[in-house]
Amino acid sequence: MTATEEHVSPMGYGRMHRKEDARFVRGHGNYVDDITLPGMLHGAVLRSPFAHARILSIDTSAAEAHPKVRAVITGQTLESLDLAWMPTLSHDVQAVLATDKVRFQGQEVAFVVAEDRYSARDALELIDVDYEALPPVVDARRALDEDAPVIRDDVEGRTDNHIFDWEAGDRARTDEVFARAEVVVEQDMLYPRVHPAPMETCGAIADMDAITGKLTVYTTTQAPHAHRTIYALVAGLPEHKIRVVSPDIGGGFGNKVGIYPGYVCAVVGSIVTGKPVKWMEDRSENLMSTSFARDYHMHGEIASTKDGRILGVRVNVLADHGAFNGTAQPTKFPAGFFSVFTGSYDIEAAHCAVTGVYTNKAPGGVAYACSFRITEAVYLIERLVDLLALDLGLDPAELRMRNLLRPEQFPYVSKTGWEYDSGDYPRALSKALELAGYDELRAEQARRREAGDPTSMGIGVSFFTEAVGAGPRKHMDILGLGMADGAELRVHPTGKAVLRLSCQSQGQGHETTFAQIVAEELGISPDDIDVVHGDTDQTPFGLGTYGSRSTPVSGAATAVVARRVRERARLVASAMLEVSPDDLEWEKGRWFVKGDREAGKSIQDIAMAAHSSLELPEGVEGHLDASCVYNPPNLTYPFGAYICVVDVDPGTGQVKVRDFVAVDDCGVRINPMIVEGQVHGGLADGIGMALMQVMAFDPDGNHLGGSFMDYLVPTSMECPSWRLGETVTPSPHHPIGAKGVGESATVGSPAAVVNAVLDALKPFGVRHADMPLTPAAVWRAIQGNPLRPDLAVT
Ligand code: MCN
Ligand code: CUM
Repeated sequence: MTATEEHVSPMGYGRMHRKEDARFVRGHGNYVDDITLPGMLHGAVLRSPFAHARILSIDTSAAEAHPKVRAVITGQTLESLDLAWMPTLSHDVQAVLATDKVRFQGQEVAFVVAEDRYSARDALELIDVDYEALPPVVDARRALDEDAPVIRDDVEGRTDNHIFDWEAGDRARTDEVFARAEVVVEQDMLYPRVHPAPMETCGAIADMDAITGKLTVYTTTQAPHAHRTIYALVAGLPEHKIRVVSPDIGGGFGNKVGIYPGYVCAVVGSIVTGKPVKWMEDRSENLMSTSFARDYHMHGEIASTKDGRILGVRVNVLADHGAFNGTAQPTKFPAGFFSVFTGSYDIEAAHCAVTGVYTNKAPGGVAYACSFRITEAVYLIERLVDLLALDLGLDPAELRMRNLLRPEQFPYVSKTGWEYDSGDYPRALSKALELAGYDELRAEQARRREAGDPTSMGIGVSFFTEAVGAGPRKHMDILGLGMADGAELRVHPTGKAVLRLSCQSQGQGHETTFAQIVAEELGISPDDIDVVHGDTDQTPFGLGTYGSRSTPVSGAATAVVARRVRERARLVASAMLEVSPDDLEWEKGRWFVKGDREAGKSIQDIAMAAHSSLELPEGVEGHLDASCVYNPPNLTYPFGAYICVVDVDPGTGQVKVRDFVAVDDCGVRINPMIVEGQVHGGLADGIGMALMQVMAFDPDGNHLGGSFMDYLVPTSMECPSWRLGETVTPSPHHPIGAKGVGESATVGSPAAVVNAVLDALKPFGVRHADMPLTPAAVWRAIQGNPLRPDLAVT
């Protein structure tokens, strides 16, 4: 494909440069912080220096006396408005501004509104808070100790830090399978706390119009309609008096699903001052106080026969949810999608038990390009399979091949109740092995080990099954809201169109790919289709973009609505051609009379006629507009096979990722170039998590990853030149056979990298080491003295 070819928009699916890039690459994106409203004031948040402390008093008088300060809001102000606490998306409540206690370092304590950003920041220093420090719970494994301080004593009668116990699968049957298994392998694994760290931090501008009583919130959100409903519930305003606008979003990765206290403070600030109030957090605030991900302490066991037939998997998890439970959890299960941990294998029995606890850390626990805990689930099973291969003396790729689900088993109901829609797993794995040159790699490894090469080579394999496209009502909701998404399509008289969607792009290229879906269905060029999203006043209701659900849900809605338009066009064409609608046949872009290809009308001609004075048959409406609400019957299950090759220097612990092969199957690809971009990004994320990222805390609960000096995100220097392959197994229940892909690579790649590093460490007798495999962690593992990555203790 040449550059020029890519500039010609395909009339449907295919490679095409992103329409939005015209503004992004020229620096003309319009982000929340680019918006300035007349008379706008600026807010700043005062945050807790302690992980756990009682608030004895807050003196705001000096701040209020600052000449440029317009308002100082504390928890007390909010209490008087009944706004001190807000619901989280995981059936908990979270303090908007702390009243009684602070429960994590960086928690919101007060909000200053001033005439400019600098004065607001300056005035924070004038607020005098008297704290009484309390002992914090930092290590999740100590959270349920008898003598652990109770973090959530705001809840009456609460005497411990226990949030939930949840299980899935059949415990008795799994125990029985384990009892008769010839081989059992077990391992403790930590998926450490990581953070999505989008390039644009979070923020909002709240504009309460005192005359009309209408609140407009411009905000960094992946889910504008969900935010509107939550504002309605929190503030008691009717939804038609709230407009949420999500302009260009500089990355989300799950970080922008939930509602943060700063947003609510901006709203209150605007109500109190009668002016628009902008609040934008800085990088440290984003890293310290917004929704993190993982923090899963897993104990996994895998049972098999001597010849490598996997029989069962058993898992116990301790889940650290921080001080308030979760900001993003579109599922009815407290452990999200974790119960898909049986992965891609044909397993007889499985069981998991998850216990959630509070600790004195930032709340969240779920989202980071993760499909809500599938990242943890895939990592767990893919590490266990590798450990099993190690103990059985089998090649890890061969062991996987023996146990993968076979194509004829689909649709497949997993042992924990998930119905996988379609797949051809052996084909994807074979393709990855071939692309990587797996046999030659193993031969090279053997040769180098034989020759005593001081650099240790490792090859890591992982296979993943994702479950995306929330989703079916039995599994999912947000605050009781179902997961259907709307689409509206308007075709103008000249045949140009506008598509209105409830999902919200944060860089995934929706303006392009959703136009391509309409183009494929109607034969209107994608260049002639505008995609409107991110404004609740202009778009139909729907729960937004996360869990790679836009293509599975809104993509389906788009195809359905375009087909409705096509059927309306058929009736108009039949009037134009004076034939029965049944005598018309469709080819992309036009209806023509069966048997007479010359007698036809293009969609553009039909659109004009539909708006004209043409006499239409009884019952046929004019215009071609249509709308649709799509209620997905199931999730879609993309999958893939990843192979990572590393060279490890055992003297320094340095890991170099030498090669990475990723074969992804996301069903029908709308825009393969965008899909590849999504995969590239996710693979980089995987390297980040596997090799460098962790949010660690010291024993006092001090956050040790509050800047990009400490919390490392990978750059192109750490990434190899990715090599991608694909297979296409359409989803049988999706109107265009597409599955989501946005999180696939983040979900699938960490295990491949970690498996590769541990393969390289095999000669040193290292079985397992927890992420991130920094040089220090690798070196320490070789010394037999592993690091605890989550705590700053050695
Ligand atoms: N696509 C396609 N063909 C398919 C599947 C997807 O062409 N078979 C295209 C889609 O049309 C869309 C993109 O690939 O343009 C991603 O689609 P999808 O998998 O449906 O995911 P979403 O659009 O719902 O995006 C959400 C997903 C999530 S949950 C996270 S987290 C993440 C991710 O997307 N955050 C991102 N990718 C990201 N990419 C960017 N640049 N920024 C983020 O914040
Ligand atoms: Cu799990 S991060 Mo994405 O679903 O927004």
